[in-house]
Amino acid sequence: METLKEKFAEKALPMTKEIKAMLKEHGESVMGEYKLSQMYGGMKGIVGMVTETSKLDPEEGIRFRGYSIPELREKLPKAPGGFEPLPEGIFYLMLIGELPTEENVINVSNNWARRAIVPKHVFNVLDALPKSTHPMTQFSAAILALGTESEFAKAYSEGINKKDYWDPTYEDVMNLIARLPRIAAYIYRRKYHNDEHIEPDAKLDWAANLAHMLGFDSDEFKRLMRLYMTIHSDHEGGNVSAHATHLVGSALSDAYFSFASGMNGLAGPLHGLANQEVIKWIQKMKEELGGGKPSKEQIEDYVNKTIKDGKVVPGYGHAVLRKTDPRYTAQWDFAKRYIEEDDLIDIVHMIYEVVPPILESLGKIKNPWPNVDAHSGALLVHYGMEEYDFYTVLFGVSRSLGVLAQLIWDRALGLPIERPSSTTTELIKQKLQIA
Ligand code: CMX
Repeated sequence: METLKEKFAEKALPMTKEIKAMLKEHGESVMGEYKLSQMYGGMKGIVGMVTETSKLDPEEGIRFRGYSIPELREKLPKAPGGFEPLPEGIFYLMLIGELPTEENVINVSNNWARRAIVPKHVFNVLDALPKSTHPMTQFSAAILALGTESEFAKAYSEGINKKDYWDPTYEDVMNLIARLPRIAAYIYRRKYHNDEHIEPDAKLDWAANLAHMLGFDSDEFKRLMRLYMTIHSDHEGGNVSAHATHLVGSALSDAYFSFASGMNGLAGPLHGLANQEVIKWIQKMKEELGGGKPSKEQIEDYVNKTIKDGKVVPGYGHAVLRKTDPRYTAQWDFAKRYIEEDDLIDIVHMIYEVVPPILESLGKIKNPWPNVDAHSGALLVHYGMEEYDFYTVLFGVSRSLGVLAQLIWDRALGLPIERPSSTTTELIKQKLQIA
């Protein structure tokens, strides 16, 4: 058994017993209560599931196994000469629960490089789609097409003991994560670069190889991809992509079905698609104002017009966070470190000054501050990636790290099928004795 898998088994399997004992002793403990407004309000604030990989604090932002983003940017191993963590490290941390050593990270990198070959039929599936197909539709279709390789589905049909479900799930997860950069790059090069594909370079780390296959070989873009892949990887369990992956996985659908579901959720404009919407919104604002850099007053007018037209200001607000997203701040730091001047990045920062007071003045928005998507597109445009429709695929490649690490945990802990109950408005009215 490979070292990482062995280490995971050592950590995770004894926890099953621990949790069983905890449930025996404390299973009837009341952990919270919920209100009618939460039932109609997307269940926000109801803690109804367990996710091991990360926890989101409304004020502080995300912590991965207890570590904040600034702490991880300092503590996780980096590529030689680089300042940004290698995403292999955050995967290790989420899966094992301990900070990795440099050697641990190199092992994960080599492991994924060994598993990275994408079967031909996946490219055939992509080639069969019209090039105009949205990259997220292509991404989801390719993930499902990869499902032919599922070790879990095979083992299940051969009658695997439920105690061992985590083992082929681990294999599926590692294979899937290893192959996603190639799939993402294939979609990008096919759609926007005339089908001129770039072969992987197995010597590069996972994120740098993604940059290379996309056609961006500068050191800076590779650094950006390492940061990007690290900070988008997880946001506890209740967000749409994580929850969809977990929910579908709870029916023992394999990692390919589960992750494709997560990606279908990420493709919504209130979730991951917001990263393309932000840049489209800024470009539209510039166009309407005749190009160039808008003034703060002009941005204010445009924000007010967006709201008046019944639309959301993309990149602002969050279902849990109540402060500026530290993922936004990490990208701002990156811009400060590497980018001297860029009009679009300046506009992103001007928007940051203008939008929160306007949203706050509406009196109904719980969080007027920017989220991760408010910044990411401007950095990509800076380095020449201007195909906005593709941005959510990059988010998706990164999101695999958290939601799939968790899927292995789901299997190891033997978490059951998820099946909350629902009710009807009629029954609620009866309960409240409303005529
Ligand atoms: N612009 C305008 N109105 C907004 C808004 C924004 N950025 N954010 C919230 N609102 C509105 C809501 O639409 C809602 O209006 P109604 O009561 O008229 O329906 C009201 O304010 C209250 O919403 P909320 O409780 O503060 O926010 P939710 O938890 O319902 O939604 C989110 C959270 C992220 C979907 C929302 O803030 C939004 O639509 N933001 C813009 C899209 C975006 O950036 N999404 C990316 C989130 C991060 C990610 O997942 O990638």
